[in-house]
Amino acid sequence: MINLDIARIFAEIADILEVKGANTFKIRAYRRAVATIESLPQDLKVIAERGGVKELKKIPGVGDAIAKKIVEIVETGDCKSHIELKQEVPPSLLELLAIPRVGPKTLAKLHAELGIDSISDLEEAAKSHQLEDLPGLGTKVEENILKGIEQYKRYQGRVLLSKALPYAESIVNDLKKLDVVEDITIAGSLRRMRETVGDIDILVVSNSPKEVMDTFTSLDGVEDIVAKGDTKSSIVIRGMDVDLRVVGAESFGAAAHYFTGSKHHNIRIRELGMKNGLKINEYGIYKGDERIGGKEELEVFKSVGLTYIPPELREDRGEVEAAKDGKIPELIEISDLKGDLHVHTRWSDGKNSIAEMAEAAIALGYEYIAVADHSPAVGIAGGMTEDKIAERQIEIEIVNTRFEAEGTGFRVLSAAEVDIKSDFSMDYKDEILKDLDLVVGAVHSKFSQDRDTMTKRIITAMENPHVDIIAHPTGRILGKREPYDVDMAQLMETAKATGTILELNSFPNRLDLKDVHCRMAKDYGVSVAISTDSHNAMQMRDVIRYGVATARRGWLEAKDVVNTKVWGEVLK
Ligand code: DGT
Ligand code: CA
Ligand code: CA
Repeated sequence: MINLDIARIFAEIADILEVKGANTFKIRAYRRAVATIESLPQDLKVIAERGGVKELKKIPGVGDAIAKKIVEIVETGDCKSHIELKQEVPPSLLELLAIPRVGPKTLAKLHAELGIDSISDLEEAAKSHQLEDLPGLGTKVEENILKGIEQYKRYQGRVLLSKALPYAESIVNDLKKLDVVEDITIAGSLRRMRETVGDIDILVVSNSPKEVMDTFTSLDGVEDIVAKGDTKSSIVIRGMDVDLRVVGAESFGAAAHYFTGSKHHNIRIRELGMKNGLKINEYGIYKGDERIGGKEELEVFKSVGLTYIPPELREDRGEVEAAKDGKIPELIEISDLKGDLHVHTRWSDGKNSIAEMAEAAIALGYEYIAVADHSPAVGIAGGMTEDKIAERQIEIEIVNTRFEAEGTGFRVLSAAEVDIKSDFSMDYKDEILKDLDLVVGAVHSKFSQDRDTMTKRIITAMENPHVDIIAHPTGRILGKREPYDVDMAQLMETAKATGTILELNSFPNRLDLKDVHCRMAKDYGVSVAISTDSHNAMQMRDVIRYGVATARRGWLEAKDVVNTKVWGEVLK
C-alpha cells in the first residue's frame, strides 16, 4: 500500500458519495484527505505501523475518522465503508466515471434526471440528444461525452501498469508468506512492463498447489472466483483479473518464459527450438522424449543459441536477432539516474516547496533537480509571471547556498515548463528564457491542430536556441486523450539537428515518449530525459519506475539518457 493507493480509495469513496448526492461536507472531507495524502512527503504505511491513529491525526487534514480508515486500509488492503458504499451502487454506474469528461457531478445529474446506470445507457441518451437540455450540459458536452465513450472502449478491459503493479506486488507478498511457496514471479505483460495490462499473471513453484490456491482465492478484496484448479486459478480482485499458475520447481524457468510472453516472442523461440530439434513449452525443453532443461529461464534462451533477453524486450521487435549476435543492450536502471529534469513546486501548481522537493531528491540519491514551474499561458496551473520567476530565483539561490555550505553538492537548477503557443511562439520572451538554466517546452493547448501545423509548432520551438527539452512530445493521456497528430520522424530529425532533448514523461498515464518512440530516438541519436513531472515529493519517488520501465522497453541504455549525467554535463 503506497500513499497513492490509499488516496485512490478515498477518492472513490468521495465519488460514490457525490453520485449518491450525499452531504457535501462529508464529500469535501474525503477530497481534502485525498489532496493531503497525494502531497504528503512521508509514507502513510510507515506512520500507521509506527504510531497508529494517534500519529496519523497529527497530519493536517486528517481527522479521527480518516485516520482510523487509513489504519484499516494499511492492515487489510481496503476499508469497510468503501466496500459497503461500492455495494450500494451498481458497478456499471461507477464504471461511467472512467469515461473522460464524466465527473461525479455530471454523473449524479445523469443518474437522477435520466436514470442512466451504465455506459450503454449513456451512449443511447447522448445519441438521441437527451443530454442537450439538461442544465449545465448542452450540445458540446454531449459531443464530448460521445467522444469519451469511444476512447474508453478502445482501452476497455485494460488497466494502467501503475494500477496493476502495486496490487500484483501485494498479492505476491501475501503468497510468499506461505511455507509451501518455494518461488514466485509476476509474469505476462505486467512483467514486460507494458503501459497497460489486460490482467495480472502470477507464477508459483509449489508441491502443495491446493494450499496455494486456497489462500489465493480467499485473499482480501476477492470479488469473484472465475476458476479454481490445481494448476491454474483465476480471480477478480478490486476489478482486476488475476491468473495464478502453480508448477513444479523443474519447470519454473520454462513456465516463467512461456507465461511472460509475449505470444509473438514465444512463437519465435518455439520456432528456433524446432529448427534445433527441440520442443520448448511451458513444462520444459525436450529433445525427443528426453527432458534437457526448464528449471531456469536462461536455459530456454541458451538452448536455442541466444543470450538472456530481459522481459521488457520480449515483443518480437528484433530482440531474438540481437540476442543471437550477443547485442542485447545493457538496459538503463533506476540507479543510473542522477537527477530529475522536470518537477513542479508551489511556485506553480506543485504541492511542495523547492527545499522539500530537493530533500526528497537527495533521499533518492539524486545530485540535482530542475524545478520547471509553468509559464502563465496554462491558466489553471498558476503559471509564473516574469516577476515571480525573479522571486523564485532568490529562493533557489538560498537553497543552493545552503547545500553548498553543507557540502552535499546537490544543486537545484532553475527551469520552466514553457508553453509552446498555438501561434508557434514561446510563452516567455527570449530575454527571460536565456536566464534560465533549462527550458522545457511543452504543448498544452489547441491539441487539434493538423499534423503539419503541430509538427511545425514543435519544430519551431526546437529551433529556438534557448529551448532544451520538449516535454511529453505527443501529449497523450492514456484512456483520456489521444496523442496529437505529429510527424515523429520530423521531430526526431530536428531534435538531432538542434541538439534538443526529448522527454520521456514518467507519469503512468502519459509515458510519452512511449516505448517505440524511445527506440526511435536512440536510432536517430537523440537524447532522452526520463522525468517525472511530479507535482509533489512522493510522486518523484513513486512514478520514476514507470518511466524507466518504458525506457527499457525502448531499448535505452544509460548513455542514451541525459539525466544519468552529472549536472555540469547536463547544463553543457
Ligand atoms: P495482456 O494480459 O493482454 O496484457 O497480455 P499478456 O501478454 O499478459 O497475455 P495473457 O495474459 O493472455 O497471457 C500471458 C502469457 O501467456 C502471454 O504473454 C504468452 C502466453 N500465451 C498466452 N496464450 C498463448 C498462445 O496462444 N501461444 C503462446 N505461444 N503463448 C501464449
Ligand atoms: Ca496478462
Ligand atoms: Ca492471463
